[in-house]
Amino acid sequence: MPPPAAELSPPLVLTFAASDPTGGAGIQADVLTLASMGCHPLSVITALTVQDTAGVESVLAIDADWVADQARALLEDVPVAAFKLGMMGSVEVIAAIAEIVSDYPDIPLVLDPVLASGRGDQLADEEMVSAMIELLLPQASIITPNSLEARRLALDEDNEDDQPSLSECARRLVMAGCEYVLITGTHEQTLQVVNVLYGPRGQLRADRWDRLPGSYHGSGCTLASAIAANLALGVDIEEAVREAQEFTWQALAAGFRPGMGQYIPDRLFWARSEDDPIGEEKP
Ligand code: PXL
Repeated sequence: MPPPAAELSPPLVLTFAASDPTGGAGIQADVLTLASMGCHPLSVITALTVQDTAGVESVLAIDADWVADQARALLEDVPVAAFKLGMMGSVEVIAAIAEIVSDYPDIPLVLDPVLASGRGDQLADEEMVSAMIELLLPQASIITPNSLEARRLALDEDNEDDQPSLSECARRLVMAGCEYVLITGTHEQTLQVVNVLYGPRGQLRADRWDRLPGSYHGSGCTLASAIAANLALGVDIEEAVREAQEFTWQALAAGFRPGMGQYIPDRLFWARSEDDPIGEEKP
């Protein structure tokens, strides 16, 4: 007799994110990463974007009720092993997602606080930043800001002289309620990229990576999804974070530039063979 369907199912990861038609970032990046890492992606679209590899032209947030309905339909049907949250598009959508995930406190939640694209397009306003801090940070197993996002999330707006170090930002974010904080160092003036994982008792690990040439679209989405995949597969947090960085670095190193703008990570780098590299004309 064939085993029941659930036994055949790979871990299911539910990503809430916005569509990026280029396939570089957003929900498309998440789906590629989760599938490449052996999970099955469930996807709830929070917003649509118009963009090419050079920049975001416009954003349309999906009605919050529609976001909630997409998620509830899935959650009532299938067992979710991890949540991953990316760009959410509006305060109403943030509130709807916060309410839904609060019904599942045992499911690991990876929050990628998308505030701007790598090219500087603003993807969240001040109201959304506050909603993320108040409603989602306390529910996050781990958040994965880059250093610019970490400063924006942690800065004390009432203190003009506030210039927190990255470890102080991490401390404040843990105080605000998330369990772990991974701050990525791509935007810092260091020879190598240094990504630091912090927990309730401060720094847990720092991983250093050779800085790759070029500008990549969707590296943060890839990293956060890879962490979610590892948590869904039962890997412990430190190893999940280390392996996810390795996966992301490999995907970036294998990246390609299909248009006039940024490089796109290749999340299927491991599936290419020497005889069939991308970029070569297919018959
Ligand atoms: O890389 C962050 C990001 C996330 N989600 C969507 C995006 C971007 C950056 O452009 O477009 C949909």
